[in-house]
Amino acid sequence: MQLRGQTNVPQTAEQVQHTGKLRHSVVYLEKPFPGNSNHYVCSNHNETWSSDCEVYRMRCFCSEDSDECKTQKYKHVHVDYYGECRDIPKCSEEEMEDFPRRMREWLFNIMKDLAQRAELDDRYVELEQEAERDLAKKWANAVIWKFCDLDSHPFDRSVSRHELFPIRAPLLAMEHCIAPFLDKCDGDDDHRISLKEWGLCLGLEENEIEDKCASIRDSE
Ligand SMILES: [Ca+2]
Repeated sequence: MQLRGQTNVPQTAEQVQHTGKLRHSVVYLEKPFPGNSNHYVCSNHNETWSSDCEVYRMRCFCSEDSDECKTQKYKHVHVDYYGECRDIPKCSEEEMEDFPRRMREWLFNIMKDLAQRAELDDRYVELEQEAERDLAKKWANAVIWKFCDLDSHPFDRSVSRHELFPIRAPLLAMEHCIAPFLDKCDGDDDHRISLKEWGLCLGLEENEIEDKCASIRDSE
C-alpha cells in the first residue's frame, strides 16, 4: 500500500495517515471519529484501522471481489488485537513464569465481578459461588469457567485459535505475555487447546481439572 503525506483529518476513503511516532501506518477507510481512538484495532498486517467494523467491511468487499477491495491481501484481514498497533515487548522468562498465577487471579476476579453485577451467565453461577466459599476450588473453578465459556463455537471440548479471540484480542496490547502464553498452552501444537492443556498451563494439578462444561450445559 502506498503511504501518502501526513494529514490531520483524512478526507477520503483512501487517505492514509502516517504516524511517525508509532512507526506504523494508520489506515482509515472512513473519516475517523475525532478523538475516538477507543475503537482503533490492529490488524494481522500490523496496520491500525479506525474500527473493527472497517476491517470486517473490507474483508467482505475483498471476498466478494468488489471494486472497493483495496488489495487482495485483505481477503484474509482480521483483527489481531484492540488498540493501535504498537511494538509488543518480548515476554521475559520471569514474566512467563509468573503469568499463570496472574491469569488465574484475573479470571477469578472477572468471574466474581460478573457475578456481583448479575452479568454472569446463569449456568456458571453455582461454579462461581463454590469458588467463593471453597478456597480449594477458587482457581480451578475460575479456570474451568473460562474454558467452558470460550468453548462455544463449536462446543467440542477444545478451544481453537478462533475461540481464543475474546480473551487474546482485548488483552494483547496491555499484556504482552498473553500471545506466547496461549501458544504455550497448546502443548501438542494441534491449534486447539484441550481442557487438560488449559488447566495445566494455568497451573492446576491434573486431579483438579474436571470437565464440567458438559454437565453445566446439560443442566440448562
Ligand atoms: Ca471448541
